[in-house]
Amino acid sequence: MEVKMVKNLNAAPNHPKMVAWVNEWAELCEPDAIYWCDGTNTEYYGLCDEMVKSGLATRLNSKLRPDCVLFRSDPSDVARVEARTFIASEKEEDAGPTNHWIDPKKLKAEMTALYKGCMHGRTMYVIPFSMGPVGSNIAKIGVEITDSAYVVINMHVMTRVGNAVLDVLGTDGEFVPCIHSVGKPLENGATDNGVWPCAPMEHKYIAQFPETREIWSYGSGYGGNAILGKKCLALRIASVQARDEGWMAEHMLILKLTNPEGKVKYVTGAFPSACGKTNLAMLIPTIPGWKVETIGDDISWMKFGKDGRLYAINPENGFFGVAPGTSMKSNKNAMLSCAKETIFTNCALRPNGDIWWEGMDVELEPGEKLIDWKGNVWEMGKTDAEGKPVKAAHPNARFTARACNCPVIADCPAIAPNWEDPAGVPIDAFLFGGRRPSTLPLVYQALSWEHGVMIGSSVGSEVTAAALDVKAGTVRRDPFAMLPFCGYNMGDYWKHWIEIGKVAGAKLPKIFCVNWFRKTADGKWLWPGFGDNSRVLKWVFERCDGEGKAVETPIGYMPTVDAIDRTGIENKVTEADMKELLSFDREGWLKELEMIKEHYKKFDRLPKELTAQLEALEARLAK
Ligand code: GTP
Ligand code: SPV
Ligand code: MN
Repeated sequence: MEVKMVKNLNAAPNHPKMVAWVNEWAELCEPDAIYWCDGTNTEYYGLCDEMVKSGLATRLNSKLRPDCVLFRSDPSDVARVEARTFIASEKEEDAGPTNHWIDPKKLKAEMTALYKGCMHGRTMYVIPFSMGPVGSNIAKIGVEITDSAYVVINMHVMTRVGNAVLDVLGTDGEFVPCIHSVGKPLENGATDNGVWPCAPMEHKYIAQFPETREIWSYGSGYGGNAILGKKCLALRIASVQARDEGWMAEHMLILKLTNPEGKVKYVTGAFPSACGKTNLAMLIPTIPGWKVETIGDDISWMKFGKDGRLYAINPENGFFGVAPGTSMKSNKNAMLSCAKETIFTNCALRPNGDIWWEGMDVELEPGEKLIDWKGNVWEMGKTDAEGKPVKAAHPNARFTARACNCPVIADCPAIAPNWEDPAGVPIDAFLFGGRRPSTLPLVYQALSWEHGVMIGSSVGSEVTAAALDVKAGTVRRDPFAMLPFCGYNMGDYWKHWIEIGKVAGAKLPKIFCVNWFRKTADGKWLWPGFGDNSRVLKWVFERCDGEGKAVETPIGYMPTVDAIDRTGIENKVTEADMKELLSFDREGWLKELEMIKEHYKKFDRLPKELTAQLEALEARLAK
């Protein structure tokens, strides 16, 4: 079939290789038209209008949520699908024990058959984008082909799209090719009729080809499955590039921490999905005089500067944040960021044309009837046939908000003015952590870099019933919060962390482990978390300067009970609570040690340095 139309030709590049690549895919996918994206607001709002007209999107009340749209996805397409995510390296062992692997030739044959004619009745959009400030030497360029206008508008917010990207590429610059289709061809003039298009689970593929640095995605339109700059490029492919080129691509927030004297430190944190990165990145301190500003909330790319320090950029341009639980109380800056120009997905719709979700802390009118994320009428207290409560918003409902809308106002500093510095910001500390109701203290510091790498490699997090394939209450090991995002063998990735520690002249960040999720025997949070996490950040700040009181324990340096500033929360967190939060639990740690040993057994490429660290921990625990 012949491609009928090329739209917005002005935005097409003078880059013969890219044009040839696009034409090749157009020949296979057979779209009705090719559209070259230019990243302008005209394009963004034009696509929003089209999707509102076709019934796929709902425009929100322009007085309450100016320039916002709401999408309801298919109930089968609401989150990343780890079971359908593949690292298609030439050799299976290079994908390693934690990734799903398929032979790249076999996978390409299977997927090519699916791509054949898959864009019938649709437009093929071509999106040149930059991950990171355009032109930064840490940034990377990708081009995504997609048949989803929803993906285009999300890429507008989450990455930098536009002509400046093409200027950097010139006539032969390198880019990461990313292919995406929702996998639902429209034959004989059919339309989606307002229904979210996607393919059945067994046809969904999120494939990364690490050697050729390609991304092929098919069948899902949601989040990290489809917005390919994010997890596919900025983590899975970038982690491979980082290994080869001596830098780091990590699932980490980045924050700027300023003490009352105006001294600044930069901290990153790797916590598994839905374990508090966005919240920590946007934290409002409860200790007077301290300031936290956001650099990024999900991904950090770091390279060594000439001074031997690691400099980090946030490769993203927006926030794809978890909506439920976000409120003016828990995360004011996130709420303000999505006050306008935001894409909402799988949130509930109020009759006044505003959105709503569980934990938003906004009271509904008595008897108010909402439209839930499935498009059904919903009322507070609604239950299903079995009497179980029905949620108005999906637990993984998200907002896609522009970083530039994160406020910079006096009482509530949010995004740091230098968040887009192309040189990046020098990192002082790395935090690792997950949800651990017991054993792991509120905070402790690694004894050395290699000890810190062991801590990162054994990060565990308690799994909720909602998680895939894992029993609730069990601890799932999520090394460096990268389990679903590492593009190569996890053992080699740990080795890369060890190697980073050996770079000549490197001035490495200090490594800490934090746990906001300790519980009391009756299941309550022992630590208030959120804004009060600034008290832990203060100790981290002090430790980076060689200050801050600490005792050496077998697991690392732990703050003394009075080392964490409790001013103003002495009643909420008593000295007894503090003692429990900062106790070294030998019994618990002996069990933890056994669990780490079991975990390490899965890795045939376990670096010898980590074996040595584990033995050293065992010896310290036995003393
Ligand atoms: P992804 O976007 O999936 O990578 O998630 P994330 O790591 O950015 O997690 P997010 O900040 O969105 O938080 C997820 C959940 O953890 C929310 O329900 C928060 O309310 C909760 N949470 C975040 N910080 C804290 C904390 O300090 N204490 C407690 N108890 N809960 C927290
Ligand atoms: C995560 O799951 O860690 C996310 C959401 O940040 S997604 O972009 O869908 O991966
Ligand atoms: Mn994430």
